[in-house]
Amino acid sequence: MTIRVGVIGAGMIGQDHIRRLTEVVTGATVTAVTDIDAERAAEVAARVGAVTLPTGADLIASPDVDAVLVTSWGPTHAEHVLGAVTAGKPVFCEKPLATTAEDCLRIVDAERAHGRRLVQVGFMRRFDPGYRQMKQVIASGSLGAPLIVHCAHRNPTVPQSYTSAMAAQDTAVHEIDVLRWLLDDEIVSAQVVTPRATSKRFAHLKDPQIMYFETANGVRIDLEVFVNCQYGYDIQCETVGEEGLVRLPDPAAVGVRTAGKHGTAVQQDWKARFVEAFDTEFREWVDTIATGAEPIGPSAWDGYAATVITDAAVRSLESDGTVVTVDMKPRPALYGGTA
Ligand code: NAD
Ligand code: ISE
Repeated sequence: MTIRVGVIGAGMIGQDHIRRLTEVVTGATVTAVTDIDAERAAEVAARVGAVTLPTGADLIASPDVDAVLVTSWGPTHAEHVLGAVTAGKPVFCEKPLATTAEDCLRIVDAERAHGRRLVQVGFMRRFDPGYRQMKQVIASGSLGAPLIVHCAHRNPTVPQSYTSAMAAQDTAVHEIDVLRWLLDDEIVSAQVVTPRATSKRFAHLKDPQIMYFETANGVRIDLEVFVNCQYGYDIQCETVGEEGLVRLPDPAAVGVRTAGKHGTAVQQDWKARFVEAFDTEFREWVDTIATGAEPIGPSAWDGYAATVITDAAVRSLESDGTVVTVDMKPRPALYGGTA
């Protein structure tokens, strides 16, 4: 069965996912595109022989759309995801699921009322081969219990529109999701402190930031978010256990020796760094929903948890580094909890 996907938001990542669904993944075709920029929607739709529809609501209602991909701006996600859940259609939503915890809970409640999972959130790191290997090692117990995680998330530069709160909401949110999954544990508090700021930033921005998280099992996580590091896109993660440690591998790259130096290139953006993760994420999503099964990737609950934790981090940043307790609702049975 070929899954007919409708795409809401034909911007940068929307276009990349349309290419992926069309050229990389088998079993899917893009049949409809909508964007508030109608010209852009028409241009992108024409590339893949899809129709353009005026609004997200029209696209969700279309009989030629089996599943919905939401790649519009974050504040519009909740409306489209709720629309798809109400229509009973599987929906893949790029992060964030919604920009407020209240909207995430509305989606969770709608999905619970529907009775089965329809939503998958685009936290692609869970599909990265390096993180998957790390998870296997931790789950095998060979390191003993995990105790500490050291992470860094570095971008070469960010545009002027990037705000200090986005360090948590837009950037650290990936570590927040992947570490909950990696450790199979919940984050219970957040603290954000700011070292000396880099001169290579827009004046309004606090960069770098150091974030500390504690989990329910007492694991301590430190995360450097540095979004104007200049030299490249660099993701580091090391988990220290009672009997050893496991470290995320750097992407494979040839070693070059020349002019008296030996080096390997550092990647420059998240698109290239996580290309394999994005491809696997969509392959598995399409394969799963094609069988009529519930999606197995990050759930609406994971989207809610990530938003509650990033809110706590932003509150800490805005209160000069106070430790903020994460106030999360009990996990419903649909997502493996008891509520
Ligand atoms: P973008 O601005 O390039 O594209 C967004 C598009 O959505 C624009 O074309 C805009 O006109 C359209 N749009 C906005 N509101 C709409 C609406 N109500 N209906 C239809 N179209 C609408 O942004 P982007 O960089 O592609 O990011 C899109 C989403 O993807 C964001 O939520 C972002 O956080 C997420 N993202 C995820 C990753 C990742 O690593 N997983 C990376 C980048 C972006
Ligand atoms: C961007 O939105 C992403 O999601 C990238 O994965 C992340 O590295 C970057 O910091 C964000 O701005």
